[in-house]
Amino acid sequence: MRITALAGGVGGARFIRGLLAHLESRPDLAGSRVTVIGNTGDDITLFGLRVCPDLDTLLYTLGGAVSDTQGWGRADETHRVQGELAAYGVEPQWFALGDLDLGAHIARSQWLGQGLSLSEVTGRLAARWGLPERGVTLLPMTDTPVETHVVVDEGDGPRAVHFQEWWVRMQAKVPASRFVAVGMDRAAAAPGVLDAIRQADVVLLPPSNPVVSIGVILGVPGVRDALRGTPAPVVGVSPLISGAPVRGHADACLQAIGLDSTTAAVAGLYEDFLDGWLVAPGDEGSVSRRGLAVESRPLLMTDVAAAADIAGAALDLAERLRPA
Ligand code: FO1
Repeated sequence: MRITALAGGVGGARFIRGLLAHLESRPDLAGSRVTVIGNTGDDITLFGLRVCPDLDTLLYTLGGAVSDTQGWGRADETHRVQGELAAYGVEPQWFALGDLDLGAHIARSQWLGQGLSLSEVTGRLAARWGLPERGVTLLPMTDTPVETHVVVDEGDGPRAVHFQEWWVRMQAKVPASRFVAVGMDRAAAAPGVLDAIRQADVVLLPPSNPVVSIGVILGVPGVRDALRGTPAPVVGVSPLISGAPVRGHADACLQAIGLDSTTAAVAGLYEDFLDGWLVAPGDEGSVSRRGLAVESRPLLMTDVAAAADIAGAALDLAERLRPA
C-alpha cells in the first residue's frame, strides 16, 4: 500500500511512528511504503546554519533518537556549544540548539552550500536514520525557502517576527493577527510531492497544527488541487481533544485566523478534500458535514502503542472509504 502523509512537528512525527508500528503488525500490508511531506515553514537560519525543526523532529522520532520528554531535539543531548555562544553574547539565546542537533544543521548547511537541494539533503539525513530501510521517504514540502512569520502587536504597533520567536520566545502568548508564509509566492512543490498525493492509495493528515503546519503545506502551489483530485481517500486525525490541543499552541493559531478551537473548525479548513475525520470521544456530534465520514476514538498518543492504534484506526477508516 502507498501511504502519503502531510506532517508537522511533534504530533505528526509521533503519529507516523505509530503508523509504522501499526504496519509492522499487518502482514497483509507488508511492503507498504510511506511518503511523508514535511512542513518547512518553521525553518530558521541561526548562527549561519539552516535549521529545519519539523523535518528534524520527523527524522529523530522515526530514527529512534528523539528526546521523548521534549518531543523534539535529540535524546541524551548536551548544550556545551550553546553555553559558549551565550558566553560570547551571541544572539538569539532563546532557541535551544544542542550539540548533537548542531551536527544535523552543520551537515545540512554544508550540503546546501555545495548546491544540493533541500530534498537531496533530507535524503542524506534520512539515510543516516534508517528511513529507507523502513520504507519511508521524507520530502520537504518545497526545496525553496519558505518561512512562516507572525504579525504581532505588543502595544508598539504591528510587527512581523519569525514563527520560532513567536512559538518559543513568546510561547504564543502574544496574540497573532496574521501568519505570512514568506517565500510561498516563489515556491514550487518539491520533486515527488504532488505525485505522492496523486498516486497514493491512502492520504493521511496526522494531528499536526492545522494552521502553521498542515495549513502551510496546503499553501504550496498544487498541493490542495492534488488533494482534491487524488483518487485516494484523505483521512485526518483531529489535533484537538474537546477543543484543546494536546500540546503546542493550535488553539492560539486558530484564534489568530478567526476560528474557534474546535474539531469542526479544523475539519472545515480541510473540507474541500477531506473524506474521513477521526475525532475524540464526545466530539463526534460537533462535526456533521455531508460526505464526511466521522468516527470517534481516544486520540491521546500516550505511547507508541497508543499511536499505532490511532494510526490503525485512521487507516481502517481510509480502507473503508476506498473505492471498491
Ligand atoms: N521548542 C521550544 O519550545 N524551545 C526551544 O528552544 C526549541 C528549540 C528547538 C531546536 C531544534 C528543533 O528542531 C526544534 C526546537 N524546538 C524548540 C521545537 C520547535 O520550536 C517546534 O517543534 C516546531 O518548530 C513546531 O512544530
